[in-house]
Amino acid sequence: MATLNEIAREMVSNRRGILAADESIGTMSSRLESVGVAASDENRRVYRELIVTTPQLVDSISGVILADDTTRQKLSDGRTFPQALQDMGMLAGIKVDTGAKPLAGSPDEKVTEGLDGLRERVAEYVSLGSTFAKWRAVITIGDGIPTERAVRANVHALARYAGLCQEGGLVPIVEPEVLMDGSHSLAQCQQVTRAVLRVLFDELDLMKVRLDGMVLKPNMVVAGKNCPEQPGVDLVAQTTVDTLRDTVPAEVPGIAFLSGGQSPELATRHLGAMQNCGDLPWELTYSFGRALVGPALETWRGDSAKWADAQQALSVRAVANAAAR
Ligand code: 5MM
Repeated sequence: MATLNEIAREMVSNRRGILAADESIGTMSSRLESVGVAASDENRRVYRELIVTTPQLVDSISGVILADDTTRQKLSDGRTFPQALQDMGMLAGIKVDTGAKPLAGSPDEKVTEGLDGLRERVAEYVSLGSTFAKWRAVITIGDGIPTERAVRANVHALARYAGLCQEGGLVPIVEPEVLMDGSHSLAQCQQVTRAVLRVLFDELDLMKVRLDGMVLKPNMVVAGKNCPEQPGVDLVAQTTVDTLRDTVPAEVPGIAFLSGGQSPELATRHLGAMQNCGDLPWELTYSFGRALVGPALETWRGDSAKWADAQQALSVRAVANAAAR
């Protein structure tokens, strides 16, 4: 049986990335409705089948993060999604958080929940074929926020999640996302991202999380989407790498970025520019959701005649990101 370190290294190996297809039912429903597809269990299943059966996906994708519903659904040929992924040479992941909820005492901030019963859920997901897990914390930059209270609550939950996953045999993807929402500058995003990552790694150490058996999934360091001054690609790449060098221990096998609302092309360009920022102790790769599957969803729009075109749209993004690595 592969060790946590072997699985973590496989997740970030061979220029491949991790596809985030773990939208919660609410998020997936709005994405389907936005392209004119009714939100139903079956339409979510069909859409996810389109994504994972994209020809040659395995060449640029090492694993796919699934949500609980997809993990229990089957492809048209009767295989479960984790089984089909394994047959195609990809790892199956599972999102185990239960969502970001309002933080008591901080009306504009959230804390991610899902620790209750997690030990038992991890055991069940292992039995269903999952090999890695994901938990996303969201940090908002704004007037007087993030508060220390929100940062500490979120990193505490992330570290306890990571420890429980490792204990149960799943590699945790640890995702502290500093959101792009707002008009903050690149420098403010860097300051917050650096502070969050510092406290996160202190907490992971406290909870005895093995750094060589996890993957970090951070935001790139960018300006808020409403900031009038938008930095160029090379500045984003250098600032992101500088921030990670300051905070992420070399034992972590890989860093897989989220796209966070960047356009697919810009996220790929940032990823490519980071590979030219000197020798790095960890693999730098992608774990995009929207920046990988957005064009496929727009192309498909529920039309079975567009199935192959939609898969081609996903393929184009996946190949471009692998090439950028
Ligand atoms: C795919 O979306 C993931 C789950 O979102 P919800 O639980 O809010 O429905 C999300 O965590 C995603 O994995 C990350 O945000 C990365 O996706 P992007 O689109 O930011 O690359």
